[in-house]
Amino acid sequence: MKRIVTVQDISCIGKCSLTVALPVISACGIEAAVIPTAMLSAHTAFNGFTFCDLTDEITPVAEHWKKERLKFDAIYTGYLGSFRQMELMDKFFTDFKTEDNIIFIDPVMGDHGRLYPGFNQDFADRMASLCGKADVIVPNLTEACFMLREEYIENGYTKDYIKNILMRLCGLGCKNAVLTGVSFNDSELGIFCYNKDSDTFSEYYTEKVSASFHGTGDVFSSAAVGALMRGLSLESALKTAADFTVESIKATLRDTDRTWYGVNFEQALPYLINELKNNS
Ligand code: PXL
Repeated sequence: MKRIVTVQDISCIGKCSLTVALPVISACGIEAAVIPTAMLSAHTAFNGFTFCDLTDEITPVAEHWKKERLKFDAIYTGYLGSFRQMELMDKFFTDFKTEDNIIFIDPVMGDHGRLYPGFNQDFADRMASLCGKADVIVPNLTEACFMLREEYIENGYTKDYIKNILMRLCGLGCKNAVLTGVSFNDSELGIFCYNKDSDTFSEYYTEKVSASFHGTGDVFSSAAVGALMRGLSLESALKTAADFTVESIKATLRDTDRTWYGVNFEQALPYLINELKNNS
């Protein structure tokens, strides 16, 4: 069985980061090892959340794993909360990258043209250099624009604007850049990818659901890296993850008791498992 290590916070309530990554990766039939970077009572869209920094645990955990000669088929980082955590991830990549495994970075920092609380331009600059080490990065347009210091356009951008951003992202050093949440009309939303080695683009769109929920990026990324580890090509893994995210949003909209803070991805897990059974 393949093994992913995922490094991100655990928000005890909120259905994001590790509370999404663990169940989604497990449902993919892949072992999930974790390094929790912080523990929050709830994600940062809640008022008054508590925060316990776990940065000091990262090095001892990594050192122990080195002694145990542990290997990972994928290293997947999500929400990182400080410069020091990014430095430590840089070191972790050096220690655990092999010829056969992949580094998958979701540079979680913001959405809709704005950074989440606690992040600034310097943070985005440092994240950009971390992304240079990755095999796959999956920023949304906001995160990409901050990392490239590029003008953010909310609506009405052209394909050339997106292609230029993707090529510049690969210019940071990563092999594949994937932009999420790309839309050229009112009815579709999707992903646009660029592979540096083959110099090729690909696009995939799903129906645009008129609602925006927290944690959908984590649902997408966890499913994408899980599907990749199940042996799907990057293109198929991204399609599967995008479809699973839409199923999660639809399940949320059907639920009259839904919470405001996350999506009902749990109810879409059977869909994901079935897709992987049929496609891998
Ligand atoms: O879903 C991304 C995410 C992860 N972790 C924390 C967050 C957020 C988004 O706001 O606050 C703590």
